[in-house]
Amino acid sequence: MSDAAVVLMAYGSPERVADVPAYYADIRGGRPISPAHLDDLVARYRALGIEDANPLNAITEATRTALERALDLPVHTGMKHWTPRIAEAVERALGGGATRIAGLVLAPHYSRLSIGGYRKLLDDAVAGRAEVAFVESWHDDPGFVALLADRVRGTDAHVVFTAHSLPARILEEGDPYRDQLLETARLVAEQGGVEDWTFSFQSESPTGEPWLGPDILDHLDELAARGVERVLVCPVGFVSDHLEIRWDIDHEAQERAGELGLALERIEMPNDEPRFVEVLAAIVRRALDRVPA
Ligand code: FEC
Repeated sequence: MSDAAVVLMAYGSPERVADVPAYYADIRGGRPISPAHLDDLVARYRALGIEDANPLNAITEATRTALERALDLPVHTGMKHWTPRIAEAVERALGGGATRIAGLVLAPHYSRLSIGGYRKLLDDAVAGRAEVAFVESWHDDPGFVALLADRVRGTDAHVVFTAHSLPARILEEGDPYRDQLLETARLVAEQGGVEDWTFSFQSESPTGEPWLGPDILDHLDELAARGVERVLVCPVGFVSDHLEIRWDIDHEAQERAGELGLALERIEMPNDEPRFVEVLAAIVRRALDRVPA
């Protein structure tokens, strides 16, 4: 039995198309959903072939088992918007005898709207029953930066770093999200020896308020107008092959690039590759050092 355990958190993804309405309702948190937006979301999952099984959930599970091996500690996955829930992961950790829990989100950049939400779910579930070492952000982790830098080094394309957009009001609240994203992009470009790069947001939701921009689709228009011919997309705000990568980049952005006569490629996502798992393991070890046994 180990005194420490890890709760590895992610956004969550429906296991099958039939789960999409309940999943979307969870994301909306009780706010109304337009039938057209729901139909559109179902169509996107269906287009990716997620009928009865979801490869993203298999990637998260593979990452969990690899991290467990690397750390020799129990690792439990907890999802923000689907099962297994963060609270279930916490109960498993406590049931296994953990008195210290490292909380790590598979998203490197802090925003109150994103990581802040994971933290609240974790803290509420633990409710003082264990010490929590929560990782707020790992956007400038040297291993993570080096991994991405290796993927853009030597390209002759214009590199576009991307991340999930968020409502623009976060900037008035002094949220560090955009600054952390730009810092990752700068560090990766610097280490990868890339001089020709820009940053854009992606995956904005139709919530009726302004979101952070520029959106990648508009940005591709600008790049084409500027005479750019080849683009390499490096999504620094994500780490695996989920809907926002496989639809928003591989389908939507690819389609827009085609219309503009731009050649668009994207880097391979880290997913469960051993080098990335080592990066995660090192982050967890440092977090647990803050709450000694
Ligand atoms: O592959 C999958 O099944 C899941 C892909 C997925 C990831 C993801 C990551 C982030 N989101 C963030 C913020 C928001 C905000 C809203 C929002 C809405 C959606 C919808 C889907 C969705 N997100 Fe997402 N997000 C993923 C999927 N996201 C599906 C709902 C339909 C749609 O808009 O397309 C708006 C909520 C609202 O309506 O009020 C805000 C942020 C991240 C990156 C950090 C993280 O991974 O947690 C930030 C992956």
